[in-house]
Amino acid sequence: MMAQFEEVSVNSKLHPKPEGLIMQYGTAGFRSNAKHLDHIMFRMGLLATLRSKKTKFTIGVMVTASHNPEEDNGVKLIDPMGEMVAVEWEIYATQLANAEQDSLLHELKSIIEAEGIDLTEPAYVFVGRDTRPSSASLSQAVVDGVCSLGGKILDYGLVTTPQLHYMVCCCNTKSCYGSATLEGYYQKLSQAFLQLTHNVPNRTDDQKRLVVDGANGIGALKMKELEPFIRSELQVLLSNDGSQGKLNHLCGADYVKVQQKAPQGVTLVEGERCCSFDGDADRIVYYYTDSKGSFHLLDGDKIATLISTFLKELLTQAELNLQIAVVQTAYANGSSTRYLEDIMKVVVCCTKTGVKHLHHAAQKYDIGVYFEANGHGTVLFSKAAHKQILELVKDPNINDERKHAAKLLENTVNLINQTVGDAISDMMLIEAVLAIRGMSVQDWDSIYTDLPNRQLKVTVSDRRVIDTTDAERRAVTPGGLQDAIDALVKKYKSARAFVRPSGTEDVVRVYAEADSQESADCLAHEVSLAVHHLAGGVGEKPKPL
Ligand code: G16
Repeated sequence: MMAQFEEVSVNSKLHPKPEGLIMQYGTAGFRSNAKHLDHIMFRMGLLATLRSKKTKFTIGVMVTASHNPEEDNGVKLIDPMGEMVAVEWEIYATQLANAEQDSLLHELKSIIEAEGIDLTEPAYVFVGRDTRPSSASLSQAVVDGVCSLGGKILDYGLVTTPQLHYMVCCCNTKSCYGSATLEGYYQKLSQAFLQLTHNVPNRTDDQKRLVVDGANGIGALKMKELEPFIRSELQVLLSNDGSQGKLNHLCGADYVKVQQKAPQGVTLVEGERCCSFDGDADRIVYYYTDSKGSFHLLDGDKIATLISTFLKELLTQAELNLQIAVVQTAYANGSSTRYLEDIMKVVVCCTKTGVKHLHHAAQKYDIGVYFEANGHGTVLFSKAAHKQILELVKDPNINDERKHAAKLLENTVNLINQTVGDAISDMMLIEAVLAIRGMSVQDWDSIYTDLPNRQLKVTVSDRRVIDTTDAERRAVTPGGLQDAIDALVKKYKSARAFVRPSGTEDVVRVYAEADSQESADCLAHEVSLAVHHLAGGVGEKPKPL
């Protein structure tokens, strides 16, 4: 034991913490400019090892800053079933990250004591990384941390974030969820996809074609690996494949969602389906252009609606009495919520931003469909729901229609990466649903019409001055800000607006929607001015759009 602490002490000096640097485990782990992160990575290696010793399961550590610019990096910890690390351990992560060099051992020992960790237990940690130039050395720092505490490493190298979540879950379920290899991942998902699509009659080559923007990141690399498995049913035209452009620069899911325009490198052809991944391929959005050249975005809300409608129909056909709920955040377009509640009659609930919050809410239902508007989401099937579906598939006494629906449900379960939002798995599911239901991207888009909306960012000196409540829909501090927002919202029809501090970038996010784009833009701008004025804005006042 003493020898391990000695090793941590010696090795931590090779990954020194810049004095005074304070960081917080945010919406999805630590994020910042890569040059500030070496000590964080080493320490997250230590923490993952402790988490593994405590849970007696393999833990994952993913080195990525997802949608952030290429110069940034970050780290996300993955719990045994492939979910985000437990919130109580986020607090330890922050404590460990911020301990000055000479108090690191003290901080480590206090976590060991608080959690009653037996250091003689073995520990296993899976590590993965995205394609950022800084990721290789930062993931080596994670490895150093794990090894310092005597943990064993399996380094998957370049993988998408959801692939690493999948591997962790496969390993800890003793391969019940699948085999913990990339080959196993592609096999499982592609077989389910082919089962779902290969009997769909009369699909033309046009219908099988999909333009994929890989954001110049890991998603593009992994699409190339997947493509041979699904070629017969999906023709992927890959752009922003990383051969030239910069990661996330003028491309990727976040750019397309926020800018509401096509990424660089993708030329829109009328009616052609296109989609964009983000930098670590855990988000996806779709889009197309119509005959008038107008751009149409199909975001996480539209994806949730498509998938939940499909599942609800299958449940009716299969005569299975399972409850579906859709989990959203404050960013969900008001039209989507109204459609889901009033027309689809499904339960809708709203949580704070961050997949961990949506994931936990979705676990409460037989089938929980969760998507953030930014395209991050998946579907969770409870154990009981899964069992009912499998039993129905095997039931010899049911008619063909029920059997067919049960089979489709079984393959849908297999196609979905239930551990976390996964752009590759979501893409195949969306493609399968569109094919089975004979829908074009326009048909999908016309399920409901989005309220025009706008997202902006405001830089303030300390974004923590903004505190929110009611699933981030209302600001509690600074005083007067919510009253100002309420007064502004009243000026516009069908309007709504909120502000919240980002957990991944040093900005305050502003969201507004209204009955016209002009009104949504004006409202977003006016709310930005209120934030700038009341929450310590830095630099010039936000300009009108
Ligand atoms: C992460 C989280 C998402 C969240 C997004 C933006 O995404 O996983 O749940 O919506 O950050 O968060 P914020 O508004 O707090 O900056 P990603 O894809 O960047 O990992």
